[in-house]
Amino acid sequence: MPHRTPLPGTNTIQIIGACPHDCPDTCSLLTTVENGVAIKVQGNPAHPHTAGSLCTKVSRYTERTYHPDRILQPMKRVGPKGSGQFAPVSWVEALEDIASRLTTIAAVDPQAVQPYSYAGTMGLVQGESMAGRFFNKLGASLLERTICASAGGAGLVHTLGGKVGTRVEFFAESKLILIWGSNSISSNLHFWRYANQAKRDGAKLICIDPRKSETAEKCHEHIALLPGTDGALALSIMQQLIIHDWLDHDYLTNYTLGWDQLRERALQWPPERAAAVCGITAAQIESLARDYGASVQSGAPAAIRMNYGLQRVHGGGNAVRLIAMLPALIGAWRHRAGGVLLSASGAFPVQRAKLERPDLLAGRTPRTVNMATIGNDLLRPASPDFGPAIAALIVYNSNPVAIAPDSAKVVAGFAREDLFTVVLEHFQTDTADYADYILPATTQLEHWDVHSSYGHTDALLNRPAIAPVGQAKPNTQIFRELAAHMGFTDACFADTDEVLCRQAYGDAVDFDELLDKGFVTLPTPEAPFAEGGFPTPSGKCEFFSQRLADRGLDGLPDHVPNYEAFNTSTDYPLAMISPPARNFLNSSFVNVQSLRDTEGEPLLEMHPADAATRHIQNGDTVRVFNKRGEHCCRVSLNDRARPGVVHGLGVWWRKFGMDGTNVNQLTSQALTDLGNAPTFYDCLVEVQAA
Ligand SMILES: Nc1nc2c(c(=O)[nH]1)N[C@H]1C(S)=C(S)[C@@H](COP(=O)(O)OP(=O)(O)OC[C@H]3O[C@@H](n4cnc5c(=O)[nH]c(N)nc54)[C@H](O)[C@@H]3O)O[C@H]1N2
Ligand SMILES: Nc1nc2c(c(=O)[nH]1)N[C@H]1C(S)=C(S)[C@@H](COP(=O)(O)OP(=O)(O)OC[C@H]3O[C@@H](n4cnc5c(=O)[nH]c(N)nc54)[C@H](O)[C@@H]3O)O[C@H]1N2
Ligand SMILES: [Mo]
Repeated sequence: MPHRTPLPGTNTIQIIGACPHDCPDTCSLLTTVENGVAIKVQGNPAHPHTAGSLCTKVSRYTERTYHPDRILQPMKRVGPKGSGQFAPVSWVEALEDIASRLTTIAAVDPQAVQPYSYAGTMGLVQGESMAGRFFNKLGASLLERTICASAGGAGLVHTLGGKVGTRVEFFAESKLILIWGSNSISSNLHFWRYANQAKRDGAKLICIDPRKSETAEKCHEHIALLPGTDGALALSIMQQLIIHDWLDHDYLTNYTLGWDQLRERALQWPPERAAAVCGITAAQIESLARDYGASVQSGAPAAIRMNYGLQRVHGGGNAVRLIAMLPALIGAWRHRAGGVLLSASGAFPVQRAKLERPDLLAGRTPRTVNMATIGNDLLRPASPDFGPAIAALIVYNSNPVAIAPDSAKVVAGFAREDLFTVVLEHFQTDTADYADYILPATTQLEHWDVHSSYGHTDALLNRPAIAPVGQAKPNTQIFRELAAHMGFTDACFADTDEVLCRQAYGDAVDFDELLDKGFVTLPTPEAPFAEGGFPTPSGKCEFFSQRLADRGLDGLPDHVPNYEAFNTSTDYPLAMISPPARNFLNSSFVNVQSLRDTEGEPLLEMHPADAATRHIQNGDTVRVFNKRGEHCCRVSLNDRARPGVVHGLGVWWRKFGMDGTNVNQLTSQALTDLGNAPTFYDCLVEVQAA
């Protein structure tokens, strides 16, 4: 069988899996196992998007799996809360005690139990399947999973109708690619392969990003706008397309809704106005619009690769709406290599209700807590408005103490003596330090799963390559056993992981093909909106959204300035963004020595001119601070930063920081215009030599 290939004359087999990480690429993995030990993880050459290559991080997967610091048995807190002191206990002892604590809390109000999870694994099974069933049966609070993508997601849904777009492979045929708010080389490497192919075939690549990233360096042009000003830029591109009549009138008439209103609004954004907001020149905007509009005359396809980097600001939802509209103005959707891609995840027929079983709520409607405001919510007392104070927190697939905004509040919440916290983890993360119990979870090499992707349209299967390391158990198994200890006897708690894998797509994906090849390409149209057919209520690309208007919001998109806009504070004059460090995946891999060695230490990138006025030298230790807190790190003076903007590359574990903090000490809990998402990159700071 191809998925389990013995290599001739050896004790070695190769198993096909899937990369579990929160990344658009969702690679197909090939793990080589010798005598039961995984010795190598490679990209699967048979999977077209992976094309046999992996990023540096995941090619070090065995180093992470067999890491000497892995949690290999259940651990119970023995020191003061947050001290990180634990002693091993048996599974039975841990599960009995946890079940008894949860039962006591739930007897008063099950909503006092709060799950907290995100995409530590993107697996549909090790994510919210058995866990969802467990919390639904209990009647626990729900979690609004907003930490990453919900502003942009809402922007897409209210414009194109769903998380759908240009197929990634067709970017290879584009003649103009705008890489907008994405450091593709670092965070979407397998898209970069297609963009590079287009570049070799004569395409022009333009990067729109405050930071001169690895990707910006490799593009023909780089437009270093101020954070959170993308909406203004998009409106001004529209203004130029209109006044020069670089428009596809036929497309606008037949396949869009609200063009007259949008036209009026865009005409208010001449390049001079937008340039002042964006901190760039009017000539840059005119040139960008000319390149984009040229596609109308030449017929050469123009495509936009947005990524979530641009929507972590107050106006993130509106900015994504505006950018997602651009292809309709020039009729770029007519080509399979034209249009826009932010997320492809809407293409996947995931059977969430089958996996999570909301019917187990049995008519109860628990409150919903937003993961972006966990700092505030852990500190909220009981009230008629909120309901019970959070009394128990079950964390899996996430490291909130490191990754959630406004760390001072988050840490104060986790440090509450009366909060009972259980963390399912591979490692003793910053979050695990605050646990009452740490339960050892398996890694991707040790369990079954099924995956979707947000960067391509292939479904993937992950087979376990090795037996669980130590006493680790899959998340599913931990929740299965916890359910048994709670006395939950519904038949669905007995479903095995292989059964759950089959349930994830039901009949919509051929499971035998998945078992056989490890991936299945979904049948999606080559040029999805060549002739309209948007999955919106109107069937058109919705410039005007009645659904937003019905919620009392502006049905038409606009530039929404940052809460903490550049030039609005003399105390905190610098805008800080905190995009991913290349060798980490959010806060995962920070503890893998070889990768941490490459990243060095937490760094603040700063423009030499901003440093000069503050008497800061390259390599100095600096205090980065604002009204929420202070974070000390080393400064790197280089031309990656534009004047006025600093970059705190993330997301380090706090305990590796020189003062035990990371950049989220500075970020705020304010939410975006659409989607209730955090605003990590909407953050003013001041910097001093420490
Ligand atoms: N190596 C690596 N890969 C990753 C991740 C990682 O941590 N490391 N994270 C993964 C995750 S969780 C996600 S969500 C995805 C996408 O993750 P994203 O967070 O979108 O990451 P990037 O693609 O690096 O895009 C961020 C880029 O947006 C830029 N940016 C910041 N603010 C603005 C702005 O206001 N406007 C514009 N135009 N640009 C801005 C940043 O400078 C940066 O270069 O990547 C995934 N891939
Ligand atoms: N300042 C700043 N903050 C950010 C961002 C930023 O750009 N700047 N990016 C934001 C974004 S885009 C995102 S998506 C979030 C990400 O935040 P998280 O979703 O919390 O992601 P990670 O930090 O990678 O932590 C995931 C944890 O899950 C664990 N894990 C992995 N697989 C499994 C498993 O199978 N079982 C169990 N039990 N655990 C597992 C890993 O060991 C890891 O500790 O961070 C956000 N925070
Ligand atoms: Mo993310």
